[in-house]
Amino acid sequence: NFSNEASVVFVLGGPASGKGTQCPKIVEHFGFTHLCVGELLEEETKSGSENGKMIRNFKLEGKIVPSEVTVGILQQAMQQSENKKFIIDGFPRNEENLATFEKTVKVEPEFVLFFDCPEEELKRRLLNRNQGRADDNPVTIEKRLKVFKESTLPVINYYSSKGKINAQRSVEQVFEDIRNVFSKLNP
Ligand code: UP5
Repeated sequence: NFSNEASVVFVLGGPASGKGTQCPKIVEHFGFTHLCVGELLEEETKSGSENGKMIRNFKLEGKIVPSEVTVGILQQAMQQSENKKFIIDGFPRNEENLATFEKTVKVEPEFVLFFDCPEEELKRRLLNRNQGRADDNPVTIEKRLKVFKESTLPVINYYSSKGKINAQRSVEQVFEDIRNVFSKLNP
């Protein structure tokens, strides 16, 4: 039974807090499969489906895509994976995301890895990234930061602070903290 076998860690933090930078290191050292939900949604926009068009608009507005759509895509990716250990990056972004995941996938997360980073640093990184992301423009950036504070932080606060990391330091220092957290997990 999938729900009994799967092990899940949610990776959360503001936009540009370093989730996508650190997740490949967790994969390399601790054998998890990285599911970046923002990227899974991006792949759907390339399919040309009706959902794809809707997702593109939500992303441009910095809004959270409806939970049934996101959880459907996420569940499919989990079921298609040979591995049963997942780091789920950028999800759940609000209470409804979390409730839909619990109801549908029926897996309790081991813990939440939270990249704690001041807003000024997030803005600086977002404006410097320059990788051609449609949502990295000043207007959408403000919206993404607002949605993070209003909808995602309450979900993060709902969990214990076991996996809270100071994400304002160097990439190497941040990974040292992450390594400490994951080393304490049961194999
Ligand atoms: N950088 C990284 N670490 C650094 C460090 N320690 N010191 C200095 N610089 C550092 O990093 C961002 C930038 O900072 C890079 O230039 C990096 O070099 C530098 P990155 O690792 O890319 O940060 P990350 O947290 O992954 O940033 P990202 O912008 O991808 O986070 P978001 O949460 O905004 O993006 P996501 O793809 O998750 O979501 C995008 C949109 O999809 C959302 O706005 C929403 O519309 C939609 N979405 C949903 O609706 N539902 C979901 O469940 C998920 C997404």
